[in-house]
Amino acid sequence: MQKFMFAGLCVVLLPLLAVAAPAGVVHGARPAATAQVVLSGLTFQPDEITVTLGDTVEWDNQGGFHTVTGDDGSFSSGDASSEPFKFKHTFTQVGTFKYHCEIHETSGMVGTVIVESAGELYLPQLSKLDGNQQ
Ligand SMILES: [Cu+2]
Repeated sequence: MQKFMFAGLCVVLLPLLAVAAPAGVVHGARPAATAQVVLSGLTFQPDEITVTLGDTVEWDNQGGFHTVTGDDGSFSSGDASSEPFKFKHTFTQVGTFKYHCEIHETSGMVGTVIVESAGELYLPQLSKLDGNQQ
């Protein structure tokens, strides 16, 4: 019952949020996308990608002994594994995010994700929606 009411509340509130937002600030006009990076040999391919704020990057390790680790520690696939794995991270800040494989960084296994704003569109702060900062 509570879940049903919450869902109902969302249905009512989300359009209100869109309407209440100042001009040019519209959430949901552009669906978030997922970009793919494949770990191949000792490289990330592509080793530099540009995404839009709110997009997700999915790294696909098809079997090397690798990690996907943000240089600033903001994301990590965890301990190195030779098992195939997929690791996703959603980028909620604009900027340039360098990352590396902990095992092969010195062999040049590094990559960059450039996160650009969506122009006049932007995502509302997720923290305000999920109540983390109240
Ligand atoms: Cu590696």
